[in-house]
Amino acid sequence: MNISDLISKLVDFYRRIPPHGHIFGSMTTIPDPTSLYAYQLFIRTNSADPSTFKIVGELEDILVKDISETLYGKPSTGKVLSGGTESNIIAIYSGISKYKSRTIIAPDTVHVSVDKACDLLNCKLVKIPTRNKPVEPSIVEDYVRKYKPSTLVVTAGTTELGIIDPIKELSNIATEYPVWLHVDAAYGGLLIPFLYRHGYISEDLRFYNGISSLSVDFHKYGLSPIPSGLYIVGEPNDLDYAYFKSEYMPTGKTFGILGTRPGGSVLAIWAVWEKYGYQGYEKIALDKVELTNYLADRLREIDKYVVWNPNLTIINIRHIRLSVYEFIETLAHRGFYLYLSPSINAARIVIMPHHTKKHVDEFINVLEEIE
Ligand code: 0PR
Repeated sequence: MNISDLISKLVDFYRRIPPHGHIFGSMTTIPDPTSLYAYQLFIRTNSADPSTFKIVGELEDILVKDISETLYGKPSTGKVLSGGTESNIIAIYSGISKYKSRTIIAPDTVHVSVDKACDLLNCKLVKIPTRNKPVEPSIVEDYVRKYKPSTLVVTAGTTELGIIDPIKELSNIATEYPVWLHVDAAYGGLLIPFLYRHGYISEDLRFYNGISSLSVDFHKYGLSPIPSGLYIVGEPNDLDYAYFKSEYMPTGKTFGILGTRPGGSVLAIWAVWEKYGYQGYEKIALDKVELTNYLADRLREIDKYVVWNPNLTIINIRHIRLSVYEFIETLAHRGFYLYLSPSINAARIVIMPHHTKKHVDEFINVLEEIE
């Protein structure tokens, strides 16, 4: 195929993707152009080889330390991984290696990647029923005593409802037992610290003693291209559990699941963090939570929807007449996209950084029209 035909084909394929302003259910967003530039410039680097691509490894260390200190109050060590799923797998694997038990405990609100991790690692996953509330710390302690798990996974901003588990109390419990506490802040990690400090929520997210690892995705609220996740550990030695021997590599080992890790992601996160920093992400978090609250208020004015109270930037709704599937399908026919929240049989709306009031108003007009 000649190059101009090829490009017009690509453009043709691209036109079949919905505009992001109409995607209200996915946690994807439009990457920041500077971040994209950084990603492209370093596209041929492998961050699994910090010997050949020394600057990539150096920046990875610097950015993890700086971000964890600024956002979570503790300068820590970590890696740039592909996102929340890989971080959950690595945390669980590390917990098993350190504490030698294949039982994992998690509230039933954890992301499906925890089930995936347990399937892959041949673990028994014991879920604590929560009725979609933050998990009760005393119940967690009972489960820890009873099941003696190696790993406890909790969430700061759950996928369906944006719930924050009581991280501080859970971390206190973790200091008392031989257990790896992993905090999955893939979605909430770039919202919670700001919203807490401005009084929107009562639960903060800090790297408390007792937390072994914490993950946050920069391809969600961080405006970095996919894949860009941070995996942070409280004790530098705790990274050792997820290094694998690889004799032909200059360092003799590689971290995590991938053999070739995109160095572009490290530079992309470095670039957005330099560009936005604390204040830039604070502004995004506050603007988007205000936009979420505006949308929730407008939705409550429309009789035909049951509207759940928003948490962080997530709202769930149900049409009073249509089934959730019919509702999501009807919206898709009109070019708007929501996801399912299976645990409450509702449709999930997530306001992401690219959404503006104009997108929200357009969306409300469509919702008003659906009979
Ligand atoms: N932990 C939590 C709390 C999450 O919400 C997610 C992703 C993950 C872990 C996994 O992260 P990665 O996808 O980076 O591995 N939650 C998104 C969601 O379920 C994933 C997603 C994103 C799904 C975009 C669909 C989509 O179009 O919405």
